[in-house]
Amino acid sequence: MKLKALFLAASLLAGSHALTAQAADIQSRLIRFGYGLNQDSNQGRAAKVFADQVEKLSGGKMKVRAIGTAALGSDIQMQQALIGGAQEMMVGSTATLVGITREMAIWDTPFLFNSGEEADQILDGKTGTLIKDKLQEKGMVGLVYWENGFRNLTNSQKPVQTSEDFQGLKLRVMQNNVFLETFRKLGANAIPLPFSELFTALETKTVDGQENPFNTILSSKFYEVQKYLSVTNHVYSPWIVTASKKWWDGLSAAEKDVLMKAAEASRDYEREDTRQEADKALAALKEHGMQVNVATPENVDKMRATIAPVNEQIKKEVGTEIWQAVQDELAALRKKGA
Ligand code: TK8
Repeated sequence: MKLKALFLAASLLAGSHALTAQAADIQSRLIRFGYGLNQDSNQGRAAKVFADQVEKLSGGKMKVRAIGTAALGSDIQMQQALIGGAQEMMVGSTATLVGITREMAIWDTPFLFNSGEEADQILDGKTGTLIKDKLQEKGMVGLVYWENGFRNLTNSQKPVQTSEDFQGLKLRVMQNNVFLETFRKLGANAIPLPFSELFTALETKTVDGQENPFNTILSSKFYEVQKYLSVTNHVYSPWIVTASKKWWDGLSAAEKDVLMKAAEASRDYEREDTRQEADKALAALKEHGMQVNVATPENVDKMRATIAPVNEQIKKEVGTEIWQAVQDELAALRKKGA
């Protein structure tokens, strides 16, 4: 009793005692966190980790309602809701953010990263942070990058072995000019569609194919409507966790801290979970009857050459400075690793 009183007196004396101040600074809040994939996906699992962490770190005061399968809208619709302040948080592809923050297009560069670990370093590094922070000028706050993963091609028509096989293939791409141009250059009939419309578009043969990481092909059950899988790893795709700036600006420092810490914990979990699942997903897709071919190094080189002009387009979009900064960071990283 005596000891407790002493502590109390000491903390009162300390004036702005951190703990007392923090507890008072955390209010009861309900946070809607939207995402596009289903609950049983790497995205869904990590959204749950984020929700649990926020609840734990806020002593149960802040509650996250994680809402999947694009029930709150497609990536682009949710971004608008965040900017307008009608929704608090979301996670989605950086590729769908290019219309808002053009520098995000750097992550769409084909064959930019050689591994997920390399992507982590660059995304969490200087230029990755700079680009993430640019969202603030546009009404969004970027918290952390998650891994979507290396993208691979599926379709219902034929095995795609060489770049000639893309000819005439109706291919859904993300709503993003770099992806549109990349697949046009390869000869495909590229059609931009939100992810939320993709399964139906494949099922009704509005499109023949699409490209996404193994995890998504599996969790979204694309194997039910796609026969052929070509392992191309043509681009590494990040997801990014974002908040509405309008809403974020009204939070206390303690609340922002809770969200940031929870976001970091979800990121670490998500990357590990995604990589573990990706290793098994390919085998699972084969078990589901998909016919898999792996692009040969020669064909990957051909593909690279065909889509090389897209890099110029990206450079223009993001500016030479950002383009070069990422190239330099990558070179330094590879030198260290070699
Ligand atoms: C989910 C999307 C998805 C992306 C796509 O909302 O659209 O193909 O890979 O993960 O962001």
